Amino acid sequence: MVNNIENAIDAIRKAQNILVLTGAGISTNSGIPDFRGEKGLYNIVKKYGNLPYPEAIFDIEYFRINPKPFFNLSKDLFYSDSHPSICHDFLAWLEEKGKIKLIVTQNIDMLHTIAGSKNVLECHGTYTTAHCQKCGRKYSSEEYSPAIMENKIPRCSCGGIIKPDVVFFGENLPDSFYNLYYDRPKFDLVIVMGSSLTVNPAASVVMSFTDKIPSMIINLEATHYDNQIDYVIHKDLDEFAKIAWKNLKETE
Ligand code: CNA
Repeated sequence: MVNNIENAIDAIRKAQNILVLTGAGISTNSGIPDFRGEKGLYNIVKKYGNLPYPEAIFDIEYFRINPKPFFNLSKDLFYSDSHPSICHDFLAWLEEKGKIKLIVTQNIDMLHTIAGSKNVLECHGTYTTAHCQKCGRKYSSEEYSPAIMENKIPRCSCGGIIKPDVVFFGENLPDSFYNLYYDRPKFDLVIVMGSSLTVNPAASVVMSFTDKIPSMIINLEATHYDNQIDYVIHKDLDEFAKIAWKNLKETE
């Protein structure tokens, strides 16, 4: 295992087909709290409703009984005025340079796309679209989000609840995510950024790559997969991005 930042940057310099997995940690510098970090949502989630356990806020069974906490949280987090972090911008630049082939993000904040990344697989879904839970009608964010901003539950003309297309615990990930298995030979480096690697299958699928291709993680805290990863950097992502970006530009 290599902990040296220069060696990690060198691996990025040499790679041509990078797969990146991002988690909530890439967006904390954009003002969106993560789940399990020190100031994570799981410690403050009670303010959104009387939840039986923190994960219930993203649990489909609980949502069917009480959707209000989810919409309260959505208003605060995802319709706030957040901007991409330096690290989001850095990844968009690496893609523009032809190095990053795909970003798989567990995030639902749309910040990779806003930063300009094109090849983004939002494996936990998105707020961009939504569907009525009763009749299945599709809605755009512009159509359903005003209700959220007015502290209301968005409702379809049929009376059903409109649920944003984010993947809850208990729901399936998109097929395109599972197709990654077949894409594995395309990549020559897998980088994890800002994820505790505790949510499956996102973590386990991407980690299954580590015995085939070089791997790297940049995360504030240690994860239980660190001993399986070649380059392990425990550092703030924007700090890492600033150093790596400067270094890579100098040797372009
Ligand atoms: P997580 O379990 O909360 O882990 C985040 C990790 O990031 C922690 O290990 C932190 O140590 C680390 N971290 C936090 N800030 C930084 C930083 N500035 N630099 C480096 N590392 C940092 O989140 P995961 O993404 O692993 O869990 C997956 C869940 C979280 C997914 O289902 C997401 O949808 C969900 N989530 C998404 C968002 C978002 O869209 N921004 C926010 C909160 C939760």
